[in-house]
Amino acid sequence: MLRRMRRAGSRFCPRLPAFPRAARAAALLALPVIFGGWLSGPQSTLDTEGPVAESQRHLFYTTLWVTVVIFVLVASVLAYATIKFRARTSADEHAEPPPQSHGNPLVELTLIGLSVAALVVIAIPTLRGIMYTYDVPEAERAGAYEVTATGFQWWFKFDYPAEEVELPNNAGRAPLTVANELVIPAGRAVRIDLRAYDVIHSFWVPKLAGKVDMIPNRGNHLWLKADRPGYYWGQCAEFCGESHAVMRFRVIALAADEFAAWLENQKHNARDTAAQSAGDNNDTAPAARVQFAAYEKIPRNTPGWSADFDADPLVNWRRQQEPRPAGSPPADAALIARGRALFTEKTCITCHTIRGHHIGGAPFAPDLTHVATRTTIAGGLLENTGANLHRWITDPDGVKPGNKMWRGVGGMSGYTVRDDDNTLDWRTHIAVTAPEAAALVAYLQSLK
Ligand code: HEC
Ligand SMILES: [Cu+2]
Repeated sequence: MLRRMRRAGSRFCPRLPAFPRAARAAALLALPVIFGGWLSGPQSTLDTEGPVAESQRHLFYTTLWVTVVIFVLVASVLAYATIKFRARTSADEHAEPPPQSHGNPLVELTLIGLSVAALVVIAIPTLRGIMYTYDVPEAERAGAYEVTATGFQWWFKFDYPAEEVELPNNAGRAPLTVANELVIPAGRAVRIDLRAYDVIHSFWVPKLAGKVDMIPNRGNHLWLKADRPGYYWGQCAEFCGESHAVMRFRVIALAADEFAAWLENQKHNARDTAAQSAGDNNDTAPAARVQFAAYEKIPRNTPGWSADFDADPLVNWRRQQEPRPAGSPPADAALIARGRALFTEKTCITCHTIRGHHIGGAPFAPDLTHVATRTTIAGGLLENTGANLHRWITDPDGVKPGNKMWRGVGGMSGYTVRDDDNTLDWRTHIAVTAPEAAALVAYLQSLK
C-alpha cells in the first residue's frame, strides 16, 4: 500500500531540473514588483511621497532583502541536505548517519560571523533611520512649519500656533484650529506636536510619515514633508475604542502661496449669509464630478461610479474651497438663517465653535467655523456632502457608534444623557427632525 502511494507520488511529482526551480522562486519573489499596483493604494507605505516615509521604505526593503538572502541560503542548504542524504533504500534507513558538522569551530564561527554581519547591515540603516525620522534635520529646522495634532475619540484636531484668531465672547486670542484635515505647505518640513485628549491614539500618514503615538499628558512629536502638493490619507493606528477603525484624517499639502491663502481664509470669522449670496456668480458653470474623499475607490460599473471622476482628489479639495462651487444650488438665505438659529436652540454651541456667529464652543469638539471647506466630516469617515451632513446630524450614532457627539464629552451633554435615576440607561437629550436637519445642513454648508 505504502509503496503504491510512493510510486503514485513520484508519478505526480516528477523531479524537476534545478534551473526551473530557481526560476520559479525568482518569479515568486518578483510578484510584489509585478503586481506593484496592488501595493499602491491611498494608504500604501511602499508608494511614498515624502522623505520620512521614504527612509522608512528603504529600511523595510533593506531588511526584506537581507532576510530574503538568509531565507534562500538556509532553504537551499536544507533542501540540499534533505535530498542528498535522504534514505533511498531500507538499508539506508539503518545506516550510520553521515559525518556531522556539529561542533566544527570553523562552521560555527562562520555562522556566528555571518549572523552578526547581517544584524549590522540591518542595524546601521535602522539607527540612521531612527535619528532621521526623530526630528527635523538641523539644516531644515529654521524653515520648519509647526502644528499641533491632538487625538480625540474619534477625530483629530489640528492647531496652528503661528496663526492666531479672535475667540468668541472676547475670550482672547488662540491658535487657529481645524478638524480632521491637516493642511500643510508642500516641500517644507512640518514638525507636528502630538497630543491626546482622552486615550492613546497614533498618528499615521502612510505615504508621508508615522506611526507615532499620541499619549495623554505626554508630549510627543514627529516630522514630515510632502514632496509636492497632494491629498493624503491618514489613520489612527492605535486601538482607541469602539470607533477606532473609522478614526481617519486627511493631509492636504499646498504650494506656499496657496497655503498662505488657505490660512488667510481660515483665520476669518465665519461668513455671513449676505456675503454668501454675494458670492453667487457661477451658477451656470458645469458641475465637475470628482471622486475624492471616499475611503475606497468606487470600482467601474458599480453604483456611484462616474466616467467624469477626476482622479486627483486635490482638484476636488480646491473646488470645495470656492465660496460657491460650480453647479451647486443657489443659497437659500432664509433656510441658512433658520439653521443658524437652530444651532443655538439645539445646544450645538455648547460643544462647537463657529467664530463670529455664536458665543460658546469648547476645545473638545471640532471647530465648525469653516466646516464647508473640508472634504470630509466625522473623522474623515464621510464625504462632506449635504446628504452625509444630514445623516450625521440626524443619526450620529448610526454613522459612528459611540461617538462623543452622541454620548457627550467634557461634561457637555450630547444627543443622549444618562438617566437621572442612575439606571445606566441613556435618554434622548437632542433630537433633530428632518426639516431641522435640512436647515442646519444649509447653514453648515454656507460656512466656507
Ligand atoms: C456634546 C458635544 C456636542 C454637541 C452638543 C454637538 N456636537 Fe457635533 N460633534 C461633537 C464631536 C465630539 C464631534 C466629532 C465626532 C467624531 O468625528 O467622532 C462632532 C462632529 C460634528 C460635525 C462634523 C464635524 C467635522 O468636521 O467632522 C458636525 C457637522 C456637527 N458635529 C454638527 C453638530 C450639530 C449641528 C449639533 C447640534 C444639533 C451638534 N453637532 C452638537 C460634539 C458635539
Ligand atoms: Cu484613535
